[in-house]
Amino acid sequence: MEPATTSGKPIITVGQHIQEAQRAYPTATGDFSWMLGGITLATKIIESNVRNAGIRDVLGGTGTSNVQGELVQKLDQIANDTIVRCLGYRENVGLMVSEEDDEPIVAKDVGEKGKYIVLFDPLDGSSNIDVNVSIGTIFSIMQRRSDTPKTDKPLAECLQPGMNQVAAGYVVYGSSTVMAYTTGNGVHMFTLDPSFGAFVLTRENVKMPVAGKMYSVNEAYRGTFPQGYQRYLEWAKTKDAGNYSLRYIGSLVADFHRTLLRGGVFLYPPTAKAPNGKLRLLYEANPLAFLAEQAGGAASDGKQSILKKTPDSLHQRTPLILGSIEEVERVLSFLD
Ligand code: AHM
Ligand code: MG
Repeated sequence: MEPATTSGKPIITVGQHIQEAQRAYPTATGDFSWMLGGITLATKIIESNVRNAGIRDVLGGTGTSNVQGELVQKLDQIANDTIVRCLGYRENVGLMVSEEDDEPIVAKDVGEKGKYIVLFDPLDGSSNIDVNVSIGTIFSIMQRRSDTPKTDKPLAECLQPGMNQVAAGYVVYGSSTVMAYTTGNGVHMFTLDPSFGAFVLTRENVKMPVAGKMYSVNEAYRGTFPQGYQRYLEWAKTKDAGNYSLRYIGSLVADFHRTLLRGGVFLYPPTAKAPNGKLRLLYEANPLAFLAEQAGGAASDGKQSILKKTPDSLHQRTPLILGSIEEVERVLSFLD
């Protein structure tokens, strides 16, 4: 494809795209695009750190663990601080929830302002940071609720089902840097042009293939998966199934990006080590489930749709089956 900037087609940045979409809503105030502007700024700063990781002293661990007992990498910390600094002062961001922080960060008190909650995994795929494999940032946006008892705030305000998301997206720092977002009106993709620092529209209204012969799972844990998942994985290797391939990067955001474009299914089932699955509902499964459904795909925890789950804790984990609608349904048909 010719570069967007030389093809003669209109050049549309992510900021322009969001503003354009908002024009369809006469009551829109524009504060939403202001907030998304904070996210794009943060991800450009993170991408600059990722691209220069070997040169700047940002590789390796910080020597500390996060609330989930995982070792924090220096780049995890930089990404987290960057997002908080870029969003914290935007008056419409009330609460921020990060994989790296125990509790929600209260940026603004309840009131007219600060009506949005931004939930994020600042740098997904930490184990790939030091070895030059694709990693990413995932975000989800909800509105603060007015119906929670005062004493429970702000935690209760964050524990909303994924179907309440008003926007979600990710940035994958891969062979190029790509942002995908949805506000419930399709999925749109932008590529960062590093020469002038803008995300330029490269794919509008992305549709996930309805099927795809690729499954993505850490098969090393297969012996500890529930029987149904094991039966599916056995079936996928049979003649009947016909030539499935296995692709597993170990960065959810990158595995999802491929699945969105090529089709297939991503699985992270319950395991002996992680009986409720490993991935987090609020800032990993929910935003990707929203994007998947907006692109015609599906997301389930094996029993119900991811977007219908009401969380009971901030860092709740969930099993995840995510991808092309027919492939997700096929996996579910093997489960008890
Ligand atoms: P992270 O957010 O700390 O990087 O952990 C989540 C990652 C996902 O990106 C990926 O799908 C999964 O963990 C890989 O886990 P495993 O190494 O168990 O296969
Ligand atoms: Mg993650």
